[in-house]
Amino acid sequence: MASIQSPKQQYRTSAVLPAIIALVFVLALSKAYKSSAADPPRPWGAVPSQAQLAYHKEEMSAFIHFGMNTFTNKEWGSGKESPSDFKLDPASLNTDQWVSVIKGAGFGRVIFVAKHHDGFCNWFTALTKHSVQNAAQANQVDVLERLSKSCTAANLNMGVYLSPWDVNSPHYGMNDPATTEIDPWRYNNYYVGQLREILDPNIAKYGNNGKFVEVWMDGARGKGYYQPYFFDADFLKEAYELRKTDPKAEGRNLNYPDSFASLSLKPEDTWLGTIKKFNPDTVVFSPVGTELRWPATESGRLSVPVWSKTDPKRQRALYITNGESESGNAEKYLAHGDPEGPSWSVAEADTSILASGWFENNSKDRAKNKPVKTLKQLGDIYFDSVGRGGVLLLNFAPNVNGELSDFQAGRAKEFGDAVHATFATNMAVGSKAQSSSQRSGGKKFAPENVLDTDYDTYWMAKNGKNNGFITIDLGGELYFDIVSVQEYIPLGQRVSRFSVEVFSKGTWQPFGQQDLQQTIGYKALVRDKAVRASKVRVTILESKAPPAINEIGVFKAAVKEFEL
Ligand code: FUL
Repeated sequence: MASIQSPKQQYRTSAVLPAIIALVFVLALSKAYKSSAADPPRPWGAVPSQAQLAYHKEEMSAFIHFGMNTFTNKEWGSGKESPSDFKLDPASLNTDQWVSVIKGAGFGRVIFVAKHHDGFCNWFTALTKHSVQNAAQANQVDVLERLSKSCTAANLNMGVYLSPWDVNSPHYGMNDPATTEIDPWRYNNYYVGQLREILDPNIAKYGNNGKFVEVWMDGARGKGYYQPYFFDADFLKEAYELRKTDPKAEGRNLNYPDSFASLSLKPEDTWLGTIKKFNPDTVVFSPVGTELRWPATESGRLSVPVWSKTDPKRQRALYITNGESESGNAEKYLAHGDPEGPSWSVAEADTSILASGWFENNSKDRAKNKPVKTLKQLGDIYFDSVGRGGVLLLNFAPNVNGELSDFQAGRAKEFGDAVHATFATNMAVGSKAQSSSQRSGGKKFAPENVLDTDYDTYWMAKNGKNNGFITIDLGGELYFDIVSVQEYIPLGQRVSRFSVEVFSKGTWQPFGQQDLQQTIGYKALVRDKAVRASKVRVTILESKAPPAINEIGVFKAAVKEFEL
């Protein structure tokens, strides 16, 4: 039966040969014109994954620091606290308020500190007694579950911060480097177990609809604590080798078991393997070259240039040899990224809405809760994080009543409204645009594409041209103080120097601080004193490959605090 062909199948077979001949012909022809500019442009270097691109587009995410430290008025706990110190009234815990403040202000996800360095767990865990489950009976509440329910109801994405450094766990490394006995597996099994309890979708108790989009593995650890981290098998081997051969390597006093030289770990024994097993799309913040990196500052302000790429091997080696107390090369590498880096790496600029610290004080009286950053400070942070090609991660800190103070809620709204109002209308949309050159392919690569609000259309310079300009005729004078420029990063990050000018009072004038106009990446926001101008020119001075620009915007700051 199977060998008998139906007439339809015979027809198909007879049509196959001419089709193959035609294909060969087309291929030969296209080979002859191999360098033809009509080929679809190829990416240059590393490109973002779907999840990384989605995060760039989200632009802002929120942290929540809440836990034992909130009740003890500390930033770093000792791990010696008692669960009975956690005196939260479950009736006043208002995770709906956290979510409504955060979502209302335009943040795309909330990353909750499930466990800080003190080891106290904000969820009901079977793995330790040091958790909310062992607070006094009247205070027992699974905070992570409550927040997950609020996020699911409002459809706000969730991430989780699970501190690798854990000063409470008896399994964690050793405090005394002179001690040579250590079983590195115990803590790692504990940490993997915690990841499972939180991320396993079969439990589906935590996350937005049972899912987390991000895992945050902080790199901090106090001096004198030694514990190898099982990020993945390669990392461990590299750490073992480096620490054996480099006398300066952090943790050199640690007696790494020789078995590390030939470790063969299953992915599910490792932290990254466990995370990816439960959700391959989760992006990970870590010191070892995963999707998101710490840009070596907690100010929330990135310093130019910012390349959204790194070489994970180099990043890991710097971490192993320098630890978190990075200085010099390691710090620079994290801050600026690497134009030639083979992996996309989003610079996640974290800072707190509190004027200082990550945790709220322990006053029940809201009026006595901590002061917050000014709107002007938050504006500068936004322009120097999102506006320098990174994402902003802004921390909120609920108080001992389990609610955000009026200071935090109010400032978040002011800030969110100001961002929204400022960028609601791109005044350049629909204007005329001209370019110095254009890749052949007609409308597909035309300069007007930067003004059509479609993320996936872009202008591209002629093949072989690693520079060029776009001039936008605004069709009359407009009053503005912000120009935004976006590179089409699905084709890679290319531009290393650009310049913005405006045509005002009959001449071309520089706009914005020229020495800051280096990388563009996902987005560059250029600010200056407000001008009346009829044209804007964006010149790409240096680029690693022909520039691809998908959006240019002209805006007026909606509040004076966002003005220069
Ligand atoms: C740091 C921690 O030590 C701080 O307490 C805070 O959690 C911050 C986001 O990361 O490394």
